[in-house]
Amino acid sequence: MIHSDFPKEFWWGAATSAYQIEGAWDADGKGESIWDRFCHLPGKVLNGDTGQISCDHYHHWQADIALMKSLNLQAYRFSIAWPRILPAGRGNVNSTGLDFYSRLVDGLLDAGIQPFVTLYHWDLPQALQDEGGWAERSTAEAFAEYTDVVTRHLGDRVKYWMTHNEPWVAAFMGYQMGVHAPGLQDWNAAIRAAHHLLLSHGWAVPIIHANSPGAEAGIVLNYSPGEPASPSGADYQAVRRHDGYQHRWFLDPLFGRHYPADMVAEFQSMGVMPTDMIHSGDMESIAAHSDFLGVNYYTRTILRASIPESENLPRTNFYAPKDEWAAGGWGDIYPVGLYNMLCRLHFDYQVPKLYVVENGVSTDGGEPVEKQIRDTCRISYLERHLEQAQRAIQAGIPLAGFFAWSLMDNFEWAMGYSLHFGMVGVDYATGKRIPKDSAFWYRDGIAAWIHAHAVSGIA
Ligand code: IFM
Repeated sequence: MIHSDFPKEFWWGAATSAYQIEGAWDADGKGESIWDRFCHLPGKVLNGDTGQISCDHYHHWQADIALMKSLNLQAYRFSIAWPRILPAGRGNVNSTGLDFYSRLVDGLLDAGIQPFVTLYHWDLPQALQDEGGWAERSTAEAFAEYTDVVTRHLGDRVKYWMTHNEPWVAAFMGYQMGVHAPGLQDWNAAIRAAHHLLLSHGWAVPIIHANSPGAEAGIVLNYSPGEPASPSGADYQAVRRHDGYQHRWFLDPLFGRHYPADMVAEFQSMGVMPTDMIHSGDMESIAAHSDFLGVNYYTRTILRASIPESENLPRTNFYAPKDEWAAGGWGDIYPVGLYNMLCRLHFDYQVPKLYVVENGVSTDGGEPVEKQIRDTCRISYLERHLEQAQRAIQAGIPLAGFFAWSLMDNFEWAMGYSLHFGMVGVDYATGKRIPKDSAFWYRDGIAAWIHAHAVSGIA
């Protein structure tokens, strides 16, 4: 199996996030988050779904750890719900919330599973949003306080920390497109939000290093490499813009290159570039030395600028056939894009270490939750992406782990429960977990890797 071709020093895991699986939205002193609020805005989430109960992981965490152990997982990536820890975003600490994650971490370690913890996966305390949310610098300050509280409490046991998950999504889908919480459509606020997310990452890294000696800290970005639909200059230009907007706007400042000049010029020409957001020292803070970069990869993006009919240019890029598409508009399946992206990150930005912390495929919610869930498409998807990850390692890329998205079906944001990304199915009526064929395939692959490398521990 493909897993055995990976090196001995490698983390095999699966990932989730708090709002998507925990439920218990107001239990034990938890404060309201922007997603608790957003889900109740009419028309924002498909079928009016919410994460109020979801997989109810908050109450099933012990069984979920046993499930992970049975699947041979060596690592588990999860996120902490900020409003469980600081219900008002800052100030009063809710010790019951901290205890929940403390027990979870201990349970994972007892099971021989390494926790990889994300501090922010989009569930901002609503109290901070009421003050403007990420568009305000004070939210970055509150994030530093939250990071300090969490890492003081868990830093003795957690050795892998991720500050933010996909800040592009949090900033632009939340503040510019309005399709994620908080649901704004304001370019200026989105650019400010992106800056404050990056700044808070930069401030958090030294706090993590101080409170969690020897731990690794990094940020997770989403990548969807662009390709021109045709050889026209306009399509190449569209690719460049997509890359600037989605990737370079984050990568360049993180690696000490400031914001990309072409995008600054574009935002200025649109009249949306904030003039007062960058304070002295901000860019140095953002470029704080991180130990790794987290990679979330699902698909590529083919860019087609509007080209006059008269140009009649040949098309060079075609979408894959229908059965090569992920459900829910998630794009065509394009494994080599992962290889290309990993190489680019290492060679263009000299990233010292990389983890793929999300990779997976959506199927539509039509599949029945029954004894055997035959998700062959997911096995094929993961296998083909692992082949590319392995190629990257052979090319010298320092890739040190792979996390499938997701451990289990869960609340897929604006798409509610209509999409299934899990290797484990969930019967939402009963809470029952049903491992799919992909979960058994992943389990057996890890077992083969353990065997090949004589890794001690699980299995
Ligand atoms: O479910 C999300 C996750 O929260 C962030 N990355 C993409 C996944 C699939 O949409």
